[in-house]
Amino acid sequence: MARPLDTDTVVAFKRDGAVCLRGVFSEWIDTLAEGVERNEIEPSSAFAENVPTGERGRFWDDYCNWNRIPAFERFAFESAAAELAAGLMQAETVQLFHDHVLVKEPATPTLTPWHSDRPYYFVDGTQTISFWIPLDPVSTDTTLRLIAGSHRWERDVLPVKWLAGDDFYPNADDYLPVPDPDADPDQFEVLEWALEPGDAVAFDFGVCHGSRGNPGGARRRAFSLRLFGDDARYVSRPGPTSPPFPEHGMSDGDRLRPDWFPYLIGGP
Ligand SMILES: O=C(O)CCC(=O)C(=O)O
Repeated sequence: MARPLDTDTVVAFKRDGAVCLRGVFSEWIDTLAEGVERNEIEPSSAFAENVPTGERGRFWDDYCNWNRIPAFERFAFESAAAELAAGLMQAETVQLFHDHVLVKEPATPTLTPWHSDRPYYFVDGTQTISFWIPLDPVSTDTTLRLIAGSHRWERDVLPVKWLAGDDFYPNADDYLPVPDPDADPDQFEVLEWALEPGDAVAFDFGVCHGSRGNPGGARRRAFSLRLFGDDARYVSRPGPTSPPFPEHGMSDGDRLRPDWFPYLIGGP
């Protein structure tokens, strides 16, 4: 049973597209860490290494593993995530989109580029949420960074490949250029919280976010769970989505198929 959300948190999620939730997943950290360990030993075909050739460190990620890694499945179905998501999105129903593991090993200066997840995903709707859950303490130097209010910008940020940096959809002019908030601090409000294991950042799929590297001596393991609510519908994108979900068989405007994206709360 999740702690009730206060009104200020729900209002801030709608306004800023991101909020920090303290201690909401404390009892799940060991389970998630076990899942990450298994994920590393048994990677999926989506497993990726994100450190450019010749640079130091290791930054790996993998996604869509909940139906083969029981720790991730248990977290999705049994933790307070779905209930918190319903409260923050103000939704009656909550569907599971996917899980995502992102690990920066010690001495990894590679940053995560500023990006918004929305244009990579085939989901359209106002009720979307990711929980970014660090399994190790993170300082403001290693935490997730998010641009307040960017989910309400009139266009999405141009999606680019993390490693190569090139864009992969036609008509780059349909998107905003990738911002650089550090070069222009007066124009952007960056939200960045030091976090302990058990804390989480909840953010809208439309929020522009990224992170610095992990140059220190400790691992930075993060687990993200991505969910959506009542008004989410399938939308085709002008090129390959990430995750791709091949052969999904959905058309524009369809509800996301529940056999692949199960309801965690409510449903038909
Ligand atoms: O962990 C990171 O560095 C980035 C996380 C991220 O982009 C996400 O969870 O959507």
